[in-house]
Amino acid sequence: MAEQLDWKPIKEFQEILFSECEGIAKISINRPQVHNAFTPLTVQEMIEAMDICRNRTDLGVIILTGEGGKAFCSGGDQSVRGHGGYVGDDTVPRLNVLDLQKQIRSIPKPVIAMVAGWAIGGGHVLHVVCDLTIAADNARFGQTGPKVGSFDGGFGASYLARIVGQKKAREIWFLCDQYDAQEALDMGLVNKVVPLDKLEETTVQWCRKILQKSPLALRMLKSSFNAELDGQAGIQELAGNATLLYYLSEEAKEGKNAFLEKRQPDFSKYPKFP
Ligand code: S0N
Repeated sequence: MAEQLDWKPIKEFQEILFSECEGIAKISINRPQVHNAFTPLTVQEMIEAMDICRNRTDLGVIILTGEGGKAFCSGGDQSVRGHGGYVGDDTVPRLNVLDLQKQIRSIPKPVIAMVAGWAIGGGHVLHVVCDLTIAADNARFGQTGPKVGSFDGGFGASYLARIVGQKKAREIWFLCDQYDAQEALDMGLVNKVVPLDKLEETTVQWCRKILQKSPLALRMLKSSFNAELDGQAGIQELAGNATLLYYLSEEAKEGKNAFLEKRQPDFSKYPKFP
């Protein structure tokens, strides 16, 4: 029998559900009537939820998913696509999903895409930028950009190519075909495929394994994987983590203490490692 998990709401939103259980946060797009297509508000709410996940020291891993079992996300909601972006109540056109992509990439905690059904267009890019993807056997993946008059030349192209290779990434974008879960597994686009009724259970098992690991080691690894690909921003992230670790050392504290005590710092006792 499937394990019953006690998800507790963290905050009420209009277009997403945001809950937690055992140090795991779950952000779920709640627009199943449009296969979880996102509006500027959906994205704004996901950004706020991610920010809460970043700042809550008791949350160690984040699941990104969609409600309903038929779709993870079908990309930007075409009914609110205007001139220059997607338009919300304030009538301003936005491409704010790009901010969310950067946030998923830089949050120093693993983010797992839990994909049932469609992961299409901008929804496909969202799973691509997650650290790991666990797919249900009903999952279907693909890009639609050139068919519907859009494209994502950022992570959606270059990082996808890093994952599946240049030829395959170009095929995915140029043909706009759809790929089933097994094909996605075969091309390294997802980490695991499970029956739909085991999707959440398996994802939570992976989260539990991750939560048993050293959070600082995970943080360093995530920023190390990113650094190679993300240029100056990637180096900044990795270097920021080096600073965090240095701040934890007695050597760094000696510098601060000496300043506050109005004396010269004495770094002589700290080893000059080979
Ligand atoms: C997913 C598909 C293949 C599923 O087909 P199926 O099972 O036949 O279902 P449908 O009957 O088509 O869908 C059910 C209902 O859901 C609505 N719907 C589905 N997807 C969307 C959508 N994306 N927007 C609005 N509505 C959607 C259907 O209309 C239907 O409603 P009813 O029942 O009322 O008719 C199929 O649905 C499909 O192909 N969907 C469209 C996929 C797509 O093209 N998505 C957009 C792709 N482009 C992007 O995501 C752009 C990303 C982007 O905007 C971007 C890019 C770069 C930089 C920034 C950005 C940015 O957004 O910020």
